[in-house]
Amino acid sequence: MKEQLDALSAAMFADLGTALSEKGLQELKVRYLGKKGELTAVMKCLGTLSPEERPLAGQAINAIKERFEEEFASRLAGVKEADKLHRLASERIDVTLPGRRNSVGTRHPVTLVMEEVSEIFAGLGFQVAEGPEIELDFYNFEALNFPKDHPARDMQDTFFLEGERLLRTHTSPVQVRTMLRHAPPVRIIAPGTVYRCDSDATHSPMFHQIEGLMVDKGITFGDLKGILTIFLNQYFGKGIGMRLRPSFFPFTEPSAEVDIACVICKGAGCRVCKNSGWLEILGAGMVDPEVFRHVGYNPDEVTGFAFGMGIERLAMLKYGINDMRFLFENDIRFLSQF
Ligand code: 2NL
Repeated sequence: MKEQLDALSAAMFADLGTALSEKGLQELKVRYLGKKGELTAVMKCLGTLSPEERPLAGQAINAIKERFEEEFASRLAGVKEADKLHRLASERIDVTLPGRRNSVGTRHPVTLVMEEVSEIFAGLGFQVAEGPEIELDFYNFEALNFPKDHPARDMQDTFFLEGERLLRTHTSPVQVRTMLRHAPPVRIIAPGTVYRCDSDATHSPMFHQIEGLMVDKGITFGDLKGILTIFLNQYFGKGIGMRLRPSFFPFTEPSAEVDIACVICKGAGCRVCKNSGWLEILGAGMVDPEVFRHVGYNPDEVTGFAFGMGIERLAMLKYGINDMRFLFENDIRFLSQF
């Protein structure tokens, strides 16, 4: 039995010395000291020894067992420490590396122009008014003095919805609603999205407008010209050339179209202005008395002017965009330039 124990103990401590992982160590413990372990098996044979031999053998086995437990504990601690160091090394992060940048969004050029124009008119005492994009015939056409057979009321030009509803074709209904709710004086601008049944290289079925309205006792065409002159000089820069041409709208009388000197060629003539030296930029006029009657204002007491312009056109001229489709494609390479 002595030789058997010596051989077993030599194997046990040799194995302990080579086990490299916690798992390997635990397996060794089971293999030697477990219920069916090799040292346990020797212990079970003690009964076959003589009463004289038994205590000596028992002590020898216990001594091996104790030494094994001690060495096992110290090896386990060593392996755990090595594991920890390895993990710390592999999980190390360099906190001095630059972080991932958050990309910051930009406002759409149409929004930028809408805000800039609103701010200029706010400086002239105009308040911003808003209204629904789904409208009724009365607010969009009837109150604005459109004859029943006007081509703008045609299926070809207006998106009609179920019932009496339609998508507003201009922001004028906002001003009609404002006049119905508020007595004069009124000084508002109405920026917003409008819709027309029109889609080709130069027309989008959805676009943006800003309209203005000023009503009070004694408002004249001179006031209209003065306000528009101040606006155009602020938006396009001091000294921009400007001219008014007679025109016609159902809701204004007299009516005018307003041109600015071409921002590209300064009036010399180029492709953008079709060699005329002028760019049409807005429509305007004195509010037709018929519109005042529809909203309950007395045309013998008050007068007013109104005007309207397309935001996309203002944006294209300001930022030198040569194709309106850039404004609707939402290509991030285009949008991030603003
Ligand atoms: C254009 C022309 C215009 C108006 C809009 C208006 C509104 C009311 C009464 C009278 Cl409530 N007029 N708006 C007046 C003249 C012209 O727009 O070319 N827009 C792009």
